[in-house]
Amino acid sequence: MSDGYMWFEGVPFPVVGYTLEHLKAMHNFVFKDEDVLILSFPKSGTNWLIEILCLIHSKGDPTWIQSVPIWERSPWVETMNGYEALKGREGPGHVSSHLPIQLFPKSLFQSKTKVIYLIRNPRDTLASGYFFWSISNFVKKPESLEQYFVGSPKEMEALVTGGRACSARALLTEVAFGSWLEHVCGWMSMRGKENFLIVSYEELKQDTRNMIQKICQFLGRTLEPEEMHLVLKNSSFQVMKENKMSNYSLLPNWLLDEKNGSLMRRGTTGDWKNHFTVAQAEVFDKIFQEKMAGLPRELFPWE
Ligand code: PPS
Repeated sequence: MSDGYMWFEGVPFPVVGYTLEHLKAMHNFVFKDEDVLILSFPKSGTNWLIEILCLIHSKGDPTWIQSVPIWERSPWVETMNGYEALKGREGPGHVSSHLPIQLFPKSLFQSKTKVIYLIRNPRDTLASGYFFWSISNFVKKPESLEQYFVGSPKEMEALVTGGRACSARALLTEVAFGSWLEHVCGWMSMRGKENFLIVSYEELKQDTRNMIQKICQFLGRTLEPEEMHLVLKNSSFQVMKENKMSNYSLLPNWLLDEKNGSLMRRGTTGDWKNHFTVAQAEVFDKIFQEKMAGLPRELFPWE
């Protein structure tokens, strides 16, 4: 725990809200076929997707999203509170998780639980993570974007000069929930299964209505035009930013320093371009191409 993370099976976790005991017990959690699971690497837009799913469930009626904290509407299976809430839940419902596939409760793989895997340009998850972890007190605070990205100037230099193979540490291995590359490669092994839908933040942003329709189809739900209008309106960045049940402002200040930022930061695609140096962008491309060579390019709908 001394390095600012709690390590479990080689994966770093935040130090508040997680215990080794719960993570071990969680492995035996039993998914119901009617559950809907929202999976993502941190900072992929997970809370946006949770809000959309809650609104699809209520057919656009905002009463639920305005009265119950988002983490109670769709508990995180890996957190202490989330796991306890899910264990006591009688009927099916929404479940959220940032876990990599190798740590996931095995019951999922024998169930018909509908799984939505949300993916986002890792450059944007990196930038978003850097700003979010800088204002939070539950993981190691990054010293700089470069330190967060590759660890040290020495590492950066080695990567730029290409003097040695791309480090496995680079590209977010020692950040909360481990490596984006491993997370995505792991969960993408489920693609093609009929209970597994991949949604990208970029497509969700570009054509929200169309993607909500696709999600409804996957879930076997329909929305009348007026209900769709309400889902779109109530899950918009601006409305979510102002909803204290969804914007994380209910967290105490000692956990999240809201004076210096927010979960609802920019809500755009391509913000990484405002923060990466040319060298960082090149290093990123090199690692990405090398590590993701085995997956089709169309899975990653960003520039
Ligand atoms: S977490 O803490 O890992 O669960 O964060 P997560 O929710 O996955 O990601 C946070 C980013 O999602 C953006 N966000 C949204 N974008 C567009 N529309 C809506 N409604 C929305 N809600 C959240 C949020 O702003 C974070 O991205 P950045 O790039 O930091 O703005």
